[in-house]
Amino acid sequence: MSLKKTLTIAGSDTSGGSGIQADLKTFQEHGTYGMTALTCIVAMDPEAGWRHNIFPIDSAAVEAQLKCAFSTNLDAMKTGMLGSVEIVELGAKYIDKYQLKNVVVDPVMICKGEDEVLLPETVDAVRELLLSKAIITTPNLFEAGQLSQLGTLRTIDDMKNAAQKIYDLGTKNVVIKGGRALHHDKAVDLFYDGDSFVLLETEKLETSYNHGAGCTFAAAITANLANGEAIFDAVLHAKKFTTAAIAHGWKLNEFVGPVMHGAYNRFPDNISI
Ligand code: PXL
Repeated sequence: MSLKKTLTIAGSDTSGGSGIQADLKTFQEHGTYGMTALTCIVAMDPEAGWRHNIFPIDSAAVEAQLKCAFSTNLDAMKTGMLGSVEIVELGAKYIDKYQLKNVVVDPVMICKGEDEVLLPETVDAVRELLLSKAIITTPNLFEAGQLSQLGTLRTIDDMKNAAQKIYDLGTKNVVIKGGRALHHDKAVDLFYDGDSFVLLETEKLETSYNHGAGCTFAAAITANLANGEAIFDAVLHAKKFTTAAIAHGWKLNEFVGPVMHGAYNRFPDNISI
């Protein structure tokens, strides 16, 4: 058996639901070997309503991690919270140098419960330097509105317009996560490969314990690609994995409820899409 090697370039979520913690747990659940290049540390302050405090990692330290991880002949990687334009540039440089094809770009711009775009200049850098290197990008509704520069998206037609604009930036595929913000009675994700639009629908789960769902979805796609799945199969399988994780989301404390990353393998509910 050959173990497939996966890398995440992302921030640390101390509370364990999203960020590199979600990625590593998800990589492990898919039987891949997970590696990390840490870009920043997010610590939530329980005395300030769980405010997210971000501690950046020096870009020389980020480059040293990339040099190490990329030397191992990676099968797939993802990006999450990147923290600075310099880090986006470093990520792009290493992807180019090693000609890595299985690159999943999760364009993390906000944390759940926070409404300010984190570091707006990195959004431009991701749009201009990273999307063209991605096999797929996985924005939520808000992020898709920012990347496409269409602003607030409300309907499935809005999602289609945004998907086309994001595709035109050079990514080979796009999946926009409709989530709860979408005016629709189902949980709808929209997949686009430049040819046709596919709607992936599941029942809306009435839970607020879904912290980390976005990172988990992108990490599951990454692991599925590393394991040799074709792009659409990787997305569909990741949606099932993430739906199970949300269905078994749980309360960590009074502030946050993370998804259960290991739910799909432990409670194989019959998830239909
Ligand atoms: O869910 C977005 C996210 C991504 N990465 C890190 C985070 C968060 C939100 O808390 O902390 C490191």
